[in-house]
Amino acid sequence: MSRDSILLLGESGVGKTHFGAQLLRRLMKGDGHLRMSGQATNLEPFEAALESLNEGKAAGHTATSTYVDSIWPVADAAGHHAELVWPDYGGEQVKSMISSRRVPNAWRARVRESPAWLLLIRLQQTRFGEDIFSRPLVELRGMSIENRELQISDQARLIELLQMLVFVGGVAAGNPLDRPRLGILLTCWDELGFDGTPAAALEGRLPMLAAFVRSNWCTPSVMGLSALGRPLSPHDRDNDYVSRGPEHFGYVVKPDGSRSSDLTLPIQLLLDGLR
Ligand SMILES: Nc1nc2c(ncn2[C@@H]2O[C@H](COP(=O)(O)OP(=O)(O)OP(=O)(O)O)[C@@H](O)[C@H]2O)c(=O)[nH]1
Ligand SMILES: [Mg+2]
Repeated sequence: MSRDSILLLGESGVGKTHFGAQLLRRLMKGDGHLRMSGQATNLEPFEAALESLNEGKAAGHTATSTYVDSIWPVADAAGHHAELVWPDYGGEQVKSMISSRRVPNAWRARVRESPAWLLLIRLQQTRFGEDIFSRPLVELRGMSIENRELQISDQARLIELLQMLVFVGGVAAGNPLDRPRLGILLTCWDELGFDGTPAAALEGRLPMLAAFVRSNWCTPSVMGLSALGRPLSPHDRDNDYVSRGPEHFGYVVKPDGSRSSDLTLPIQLLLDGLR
């Protein structure tokens, strides 16, 4: 496996497949920072999504057991070449790693061999934890604890995931980490209706995770992404999408809060950090 592979992490429904499809199209078109510089292999998992987007519709959920590494040779304007190993998998695999606290062998190898991790988080999908930080103690008094299911909060789960991967990856101790590079991509940004920077959005919704990442990585990058630019339905066709073409939709929110239509930027940023 190539040194410049990026490990894409994300639970089910965060938008891995749609981002992959949109990114693939941009790389092929070649008008962003990165372009495809050779023959991409294993495009099957993204073909159905590309097809749906052409029809102005959202694509379906990826089967849980699916795990395909699609290999995309890319190059930037300066002539730097890299090989992206862009995986597509059912997001439940990530969920079950967290709940069972077990990392399957295939994942161990990937974690070890990837110098950069890109964690996709869909903030709208995360639950606010109810705890003494979000509610005064007086309100919690008298609440019955017995019949409440004990659930760990979403941000605790994501922290758990990162800790597990750092452990499995055999990353040298000594904080903060420089390798692997960590990028956080807040997906479906269009749903948030938030005007600030991606880091502020993360801080506001998942403060514990934000603090964890800040204190454990040297230079984590936090960006926003709207791969589709707007919500699409799996059933009803969006005619505007069809007539203008899916390549004219979607944007990235850079760390400073400004937007760019170049969906290759989050990858470019991670790859730049490896040099
Ligand atoms: N509003 C909005 N919705 C999006 C965007 N990207 C994806 N979605 C929707 O989010 C849902 C999940 O997207 P997927 O790409 O299938 O997510 P996934 O991470 O591949 O999920 P699994 O295959 O289950 O692991 C779909 O219903 C998409 O329509 C976006 O940029 N904006
Ligand atoms: Mg998928």
